[in-house]
Amino acid sequence: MALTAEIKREMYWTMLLARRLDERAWVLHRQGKIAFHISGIGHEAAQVGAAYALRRGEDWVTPYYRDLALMVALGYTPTEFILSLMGKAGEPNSGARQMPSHWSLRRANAVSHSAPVATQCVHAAGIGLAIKLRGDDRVVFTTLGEGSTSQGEWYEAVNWAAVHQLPVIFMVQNNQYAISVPSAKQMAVPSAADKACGLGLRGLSVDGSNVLEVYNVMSEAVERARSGGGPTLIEARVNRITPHSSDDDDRSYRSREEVEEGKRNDAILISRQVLEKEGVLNAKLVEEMETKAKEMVDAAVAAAEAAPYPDVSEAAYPVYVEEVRRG
Ligand SMILES: Cc1ncc(C[n+]2csc(CCOP(=O)(O)OP(=O)(O)O)c2C)c(N)n1
Ligand SMILES: [Mg+2]
Repeated sequence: MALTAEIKREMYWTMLLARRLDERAWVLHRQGKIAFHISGIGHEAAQVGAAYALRRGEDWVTPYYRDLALMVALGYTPTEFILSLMGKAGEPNSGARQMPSHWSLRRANAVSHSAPVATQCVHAAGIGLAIKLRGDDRVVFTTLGEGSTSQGEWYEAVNWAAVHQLPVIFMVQNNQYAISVPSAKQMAVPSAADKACGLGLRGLSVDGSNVLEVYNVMSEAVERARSGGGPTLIEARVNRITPHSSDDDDRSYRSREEVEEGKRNDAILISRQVLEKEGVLNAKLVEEMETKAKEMVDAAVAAAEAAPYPDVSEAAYPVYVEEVRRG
């Protein structure tokens, strides 16, 4: 599908809103208002470019913790995000049981992942098999980091999807680090996409800071999956310009020069340049978006701060039920 100017602007808006929400999460953490944050800063173009190639709300998504911008593109609201950070009632991931950023959104067919990295890929392969057995034309989109491609679960999931030609798109967001471990210590190939040839599926690498490039590559992969052509492995090269999480200090393993270099290739910056060059974005529009994003983030924080915690009587639900119905 050719993207209209309006949709391209909306893509930028989605990235920007996710960025401003993410930045506020760091502030809330430093204010002692939340316990933990794991950031998607620098990953937004990869996630939004991919989301817009999906039939959102119909296709299935098994995301990972950096996917705030993907979730916003799927309709996750700012208030839902801040509620989830604060563990307040009404947060959609797990009813305030899981760690923050373990996304789930029933209305968007986004399925929660487990804490062990790459297990969401196995879920995606399973959903892909169900789609094939049912014979509908949905696809599954799953994401992970490059470090997680060292996991056995990842190989099992990709292999299964390739053997059975399942409609799954695996997107590796390669930010060069798995916490403090550089990718050269995780894999002997320069790109996670190189792993595809040994598993029998198409693999390609894309500039994950360029939202339109990601959209194009992802659209092709979605088309292939939807028409029975099987899975694709996409590596989106991104820059993690924050520490791994709010509990990490990256100064112990990473030079400041490297971080500054990452900022020069930041997703918001690069995608803005691309869209300005296309004539669909300008400084005035961006300023309007900034004002609107700030208002929305402020309102979300106020709403979440005013919201109650879940009632204690719900603590065990849905792990335990009080009454077992028989017959
Ligand atoms: C099986 C497993 N091992 C270790 C961890 C701890 N852990 C959480 S995130 C992470 C780093 C993953 O790196 P990568 O896949 O590159 O994703 P990124 O965080 O860089 O986006 C690790 C090691 C875990 N959650 N699961
Ligand atoms: Mg990584």
